[in-house]
Amino acid sequence: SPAVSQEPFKFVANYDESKIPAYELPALLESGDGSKIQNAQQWQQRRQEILTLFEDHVFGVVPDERRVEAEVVRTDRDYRPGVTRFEFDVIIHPIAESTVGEQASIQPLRLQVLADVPQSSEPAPAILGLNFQGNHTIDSDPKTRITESWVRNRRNSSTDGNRAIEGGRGVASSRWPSELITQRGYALVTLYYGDIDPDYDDGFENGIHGTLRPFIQQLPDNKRPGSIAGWSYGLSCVLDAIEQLSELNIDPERVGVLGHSRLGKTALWAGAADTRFAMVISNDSGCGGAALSRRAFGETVGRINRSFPHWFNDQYTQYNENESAMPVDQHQLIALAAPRPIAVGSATQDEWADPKGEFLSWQLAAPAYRVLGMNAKAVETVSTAKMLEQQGVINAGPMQYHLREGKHDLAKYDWECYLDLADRTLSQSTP
Ligand code: GTR
Repeated sequence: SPAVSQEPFKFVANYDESKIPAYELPALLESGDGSKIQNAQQWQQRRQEILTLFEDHVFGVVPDERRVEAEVVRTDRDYRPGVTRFEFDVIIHPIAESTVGEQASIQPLRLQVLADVPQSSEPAPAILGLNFQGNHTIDSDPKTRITESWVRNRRNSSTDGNRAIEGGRGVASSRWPSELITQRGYALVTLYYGDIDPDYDDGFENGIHGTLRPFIQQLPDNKRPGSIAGWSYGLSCVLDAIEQLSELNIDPERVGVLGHSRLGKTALWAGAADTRFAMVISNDSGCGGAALSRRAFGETVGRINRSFPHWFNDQYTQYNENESAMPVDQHQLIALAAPRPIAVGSATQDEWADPKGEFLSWQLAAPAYRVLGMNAKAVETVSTAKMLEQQGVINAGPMQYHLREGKHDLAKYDWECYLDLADRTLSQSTP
C-alpha cells in the first residue's frame, strides 16, 4: 500500500483578501439537472435537493421521527414581576421502528430546559437557544438545576474536572439577557448543549448518538450524523415539548432558534432541517455556519475537521483543502431558512469566523427569498464596502445582517438586533 504521510498538518490561517483563491459557487437557483428555479413550487424541490446535499456532505442524517415526552418540574410563578420561570424535562426515547431487541437496552435521554415566560393572555413568541455551560450559568438563581452531563473542564471555580458545580451560577449572564428579552414580550428558552451530545470526539457513540444507535448503525459510515446534527435534532425535540406543554404559554408557531459560534452553525442547521422554527438566528457562526467555505478565510474546512472531528459527518473531510469540490456552499444553508426571517450577526474582531464571508453568503441567499416573493433589491445591491464601513444593521423584510464592533461573543447589542427583527416579523400571533 502507498506510504501515508505522517507529516503533522501545519495550518496558517489566511487573513489576506488578495490571497483568496478564485472560486465559483454552486448555483442556488439551478437544480442538479440544470433546470432553472423560477417559482415557489420549483424552489420547494430545489430546497429538498440542497437539504439532502447538506445531510450527505456536511452534517449527516438523523431520523425524521422523534419520540418525545415532556414534563414540567418547576414553576416559579413570579420569578420576576410578570415573568414565570419554568424548568422542564424533555425525554427522548429510542425510535420505535429500529427496535429489534436492542431498543430495550437503550436508555432514554433526558434534557433539562429552562424557560422564562412573560405572563400574558396570549401565548408568547420565544427564542430558543442552546447554552455552552449549563442553565445555571445564565443567572444566579439558586434553584436552577445544575447539569449532570459532561462539561469542558474550565480549570476555574465553575467546574470540578468535567462536572459543573455551584461556582458556575451566573457566569454566562452577559450572553443571556433574560430581562431584556421578556420585557420585550418574548420568552427565553435555553438548555445546555452537552445534555444532548457531549462536545468531544467519541466516535459517534454517546449522548443522542446512543439513543439513536440502531438508526445510525444502518447508515453508510460517511453519513453518520455529527454533533451539530445531533444538537439540531435535540432542538427539534425541545420544540416538540413546547408544543406538548401548553401550560408554558409559549406559541410553538413563533419560536425562533438562535445560536452563537458552533451553536450558530447548529441554529442554521436546525432551522434548515425543521421548518417549524419561525425564525433563524446565526451569531458569529463562521466556518460550517454562515461563512462561505470557498473563501477559506480564517478557519477552513480542513482546520475545523482536524480540531473537531465529531461536529460534521465523515464525508465532510473529503473537502479538507478541497473546498471547490463541495457540492454546496454556505449561502445555500442560509437560503434554506427562506421565506422565514433570518438574522446573521458578525463581529469586527472575529476574523476567524470571516465576517465578510458571513455577509456575502447572507447576501447570496437573497435570490431564494426573491423567488418566494420578497423584494430582495435592498439586499442584493448593498456593497461589502458599505457593510464594513457602517457597522450597523442592514435589513430588508425577513433578511437582516449586522456587524457589531468587538470580539467573538453573544452580546446585548446582538440580542437587540435579533429582537428588532423578531418585532418586525414574529410579534403578531398567527390567527
Ligand atoms: C472555535 C471554532 C469555531 C467556533 C468556536 C466556538 O474554536 O474554531 O468554529 O465554533 O470554537 O464555538 O466558540
